[in-house]
Amino acid sequence: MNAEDFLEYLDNIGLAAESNNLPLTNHVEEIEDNHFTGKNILLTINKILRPEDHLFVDAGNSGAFAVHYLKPRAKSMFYISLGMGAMGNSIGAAIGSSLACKGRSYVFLGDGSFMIHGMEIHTAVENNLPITFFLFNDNSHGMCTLREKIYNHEVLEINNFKPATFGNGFKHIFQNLESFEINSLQELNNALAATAGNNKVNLLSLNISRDEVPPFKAFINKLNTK
Ligand SMILES: Cc1ncc(C[n+]2csc(CCOP(=O)(O)OP(=O)(O)O)c2C)c(N)n1
Ligand SMILES: [Mg+2]
Repeated sequence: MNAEDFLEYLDNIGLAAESNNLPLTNHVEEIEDNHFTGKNILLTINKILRPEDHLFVDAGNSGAFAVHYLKPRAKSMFYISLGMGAMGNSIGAAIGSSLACKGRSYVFLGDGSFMIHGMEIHTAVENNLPITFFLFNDNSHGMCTLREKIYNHEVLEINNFKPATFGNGFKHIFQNLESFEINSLQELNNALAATAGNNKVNLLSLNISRDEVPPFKAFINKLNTK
């Protein structure tokens, strides 16, 4: 689908940037503590979302956190691949959409997914696209490690990676991109303030624990029946 067809498609389903008068989502859950958790990260990000922004969610624990806790505004596009669910699909989807639409695109994806298609970020940089990548870096295929832990009661370590620092790395790769290493809610708030309205590609590496259980019903049910 080319950009014009895509815009027409968005218009037809009532999602074009300049159309529709749907009410905004008002309810934003309050953060109860200062812990750097998936939940608190999403609740923090909720505060900056605007109706003209678009949200792209990838596979894994980070995807589960995003689906559960994100509060998109009414006009936002909320994209998640529920077909194949191939890791990394959110990157190309956001880039394509951002070429056609107004507003900022936000991508929510894990480090494993970023490892697969991450260098597509080059296209975003070349086209000066206003995309923010929230890279949930638990140095792991977190969902797979947790699955082993919950169902097999042992972790073989095959899904855990050696540490990577994406924020520092991308600072040196592309000059026209803002990137950050983020280890606390305070650092996240600082980065969101620093990048607000900058019209650039932003990459925020959110360095989280791989032990936090995401809101996956199957995981939670299994843990509760132990
Ligand atoms: C191409 C592809 N291979 C394998 C999978 C199965 N899978 C789903 S989530 C996941 C791990 C994702 O790791 P990451 O992106 O780091 O997210 P995390 O669970 O750590 O938040 C895997 C291997 C998939 N969805 N797509
Ligand atoms: Mg991961």
